[in-house]
Amino acid sequence: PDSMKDAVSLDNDAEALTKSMLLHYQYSVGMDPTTISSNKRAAYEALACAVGERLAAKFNKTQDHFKKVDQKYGYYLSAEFLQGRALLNAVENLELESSVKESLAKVGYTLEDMAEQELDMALGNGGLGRLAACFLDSMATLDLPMFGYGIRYSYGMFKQLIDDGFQKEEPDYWLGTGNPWEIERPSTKYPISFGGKSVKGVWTPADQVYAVAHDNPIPGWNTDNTISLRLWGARPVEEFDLSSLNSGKYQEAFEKRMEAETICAVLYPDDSTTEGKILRLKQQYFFTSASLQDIIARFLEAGHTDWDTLPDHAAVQLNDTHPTIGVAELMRLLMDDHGLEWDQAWAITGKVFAYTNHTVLPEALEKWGSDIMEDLLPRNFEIIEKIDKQFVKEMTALKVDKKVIARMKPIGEDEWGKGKDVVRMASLAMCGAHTVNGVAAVHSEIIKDTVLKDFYAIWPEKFQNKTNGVTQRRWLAFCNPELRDLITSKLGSDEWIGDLDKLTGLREFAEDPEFQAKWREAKLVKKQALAEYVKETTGYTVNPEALFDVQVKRIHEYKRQLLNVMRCIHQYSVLKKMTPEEKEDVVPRVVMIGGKAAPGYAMAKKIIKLINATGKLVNNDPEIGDMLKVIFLPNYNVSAAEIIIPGTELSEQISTAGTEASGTSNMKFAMNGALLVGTMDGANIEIWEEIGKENGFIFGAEVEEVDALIEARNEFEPCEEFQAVLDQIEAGDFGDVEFYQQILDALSGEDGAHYLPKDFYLLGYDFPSYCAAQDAVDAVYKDQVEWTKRSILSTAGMGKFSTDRTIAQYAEEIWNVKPTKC
Ligand code: DL6
Repeated sequence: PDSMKDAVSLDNDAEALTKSMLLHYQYSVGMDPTTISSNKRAAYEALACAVGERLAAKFNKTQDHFKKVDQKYGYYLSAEFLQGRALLNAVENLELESSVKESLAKVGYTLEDMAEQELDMALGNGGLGRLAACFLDSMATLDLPMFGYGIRYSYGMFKQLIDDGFQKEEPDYWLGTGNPWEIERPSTKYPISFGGKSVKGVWTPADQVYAVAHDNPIPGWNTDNTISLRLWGARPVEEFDLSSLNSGKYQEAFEKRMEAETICAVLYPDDSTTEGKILRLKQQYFFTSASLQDIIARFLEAGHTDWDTLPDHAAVQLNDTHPTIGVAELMRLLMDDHGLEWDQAWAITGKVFAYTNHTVLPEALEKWGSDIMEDLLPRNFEIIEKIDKQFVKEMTALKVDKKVIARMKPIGEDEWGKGKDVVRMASLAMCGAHTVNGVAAVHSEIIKDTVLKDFYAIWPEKFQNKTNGVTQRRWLAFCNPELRDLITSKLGSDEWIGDLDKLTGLREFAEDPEFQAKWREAKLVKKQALAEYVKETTGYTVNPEALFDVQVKRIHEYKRQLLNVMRCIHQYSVLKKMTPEEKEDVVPRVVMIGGKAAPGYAMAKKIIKLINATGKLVNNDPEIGDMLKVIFLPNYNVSAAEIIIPGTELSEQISTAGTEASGTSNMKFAMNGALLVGTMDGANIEIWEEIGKENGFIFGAEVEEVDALIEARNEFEPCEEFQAVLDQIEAGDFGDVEFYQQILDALSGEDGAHYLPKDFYLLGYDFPSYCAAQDAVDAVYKDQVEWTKRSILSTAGMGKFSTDRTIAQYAEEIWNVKPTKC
């Protein structure tokens, strides 16, 4: 190793880095060195290798250290990790920025040129997956011995194209150009079985694949600790069937390979068909089983022999219901592979797992048809049946009402199915986990009253709250260097990047005119960048002096992008009626909405079309000019967010109270100085506790009122303005009325016209207070001194919303995992 050290210098100076980059350009990427200045993609790959080997060195050191100290590990099992790009994050965490810039300048590139070459690692749908990515960043930064475990999907979140205002989906083959950041470990592989039969606990599977480890190093800030996001790829156990090949049956010969590859092909396959459901359950079992086998292998490799100590060496967090099959799988591994008896295995399992709930939407609590489970995982199903029986016995002994037991038990009748039995994954998690947590204070209370109410009644001690956070590294320091430098210069150090509570130091400067001027300058730079991005992606020109108002997140009825666009339509009518004098007084505003609709979610797709149609009408009306622009930002993803969020002044967090578990874009926006217009929902409530309610714009029904308002829906008359917007849609101002009928039915049709009760998300009720809140926004925006003060106070109050705080709480209060620095 010492002579190797001499051979390859992993120093951070520009000279060493340039050397690494040029060597990789020739020998890893395989290019003629004279072409580097004219081949951006190849140069990026060489740079990634040069940065990657520095990461690998720290990663090796960390893993070696973890093995030596043999402390308890924490494992985060998640079907989704929405990582985004790796380059800038690695460069910044390794403190390589100036060397990289210098090296690149020598070959005629900027760091941005290189960053743009990288495709987003979009292995997640939205909040839940991005949270997992932020968590990894904090786990590494806090020196926690941890692993993230997930699936190496070949195709990530689909690419969204907007064609004539409609969403079109395109596959995202992110691995098509290779992934220079991962380390494939062909020898770290585990067999994963499917199908066949289980007779008296002996499983004879029909199929088997291998799960092969791919490590994606995750660096920490201000530490050498570098952990792994270990993603499992599927390989066939036998490469191909030679006899079929020899007899010319090529398809048959490669069938097994294709079957294996299909498991990891796509993030969230459409599960509206039985085949889709089976594939998704296959994915969940595949990565969960591989991860648990890996955890056990690590335990044994460290020389441990007393199985009862497994919970002292491994804490496993189940990110939502997706990996909860793990409860049955750990039982299976302990009993069938390692010879433990049921009682001992059950006692161990119950101390290993904890479960996070991320949603109150009952349809998101997964249920698998018992038939599907039994066919695909017969041995696991047998175990679940026994857990079910054991649960019923325990509850009966506690004298729980029979009907209550029936709706709680892991196997039961599907309330939406026709008497079909299902396996309820949240129930399995509740039985097998020692702790369950919600993701914001209000959400953690709501689950006790709703989706997990029955469990709260019997196991109140299992319930905790862990309010979400975001990493301030990616979401402030790295994506907004202008604001970072300003904050650092004012606070006198960049310690806040590792200790976000330090931002409170900005409070005393909130009204300082000089600081305010610099704050506005920094914001303007980012607004200009966002304006350019809007031009590039939509063709619309927007005025960077206008108020930039943004709502970016998945499109969903409960998130109420529809409320936002309906107010835009209303505002358009107001502007059209104004006198020239009145127009003088208008605060010009650019409303930007971005997000993807699930391919099968028709209503969400119609909302996207309505936003685009509104934009078309408003943005091309010469009478309106800069007073209002309505923009749909296509293909919202992590990289886009890194441009959009720093340039935003007003963040829309307008879900119906009680529906958004937490939200995390609310945190990213506020960290970057955006003011928040929103409801008392999710983490908004806690954000206002920290920054002061007076600094935001709160509107709408509160959680306690919602049920009664929905109940009284048929007596409710919406205001004239709301009705006028519906009339405009019905009049065809935005195109084909028939196309929008579902929206009209949802808001004003009789019960039964839509799959939810009439105006279930209370748009009509909240509309007047939402419009009033927006008027208040305009009034404050006119007073830039007041606005800037609130903006500074927003950033200053965001200390609590660092994932460093969230993860420290998980580590201490759920996992009992302690930091150890390599
Ligand atoms: O906890 C992360 C994130 C929350 O911030 C959002 O409020 C919540 O909607 C989201 N939940 C999901 C649920 N998916 N499933 N199942 O993404 O989690």
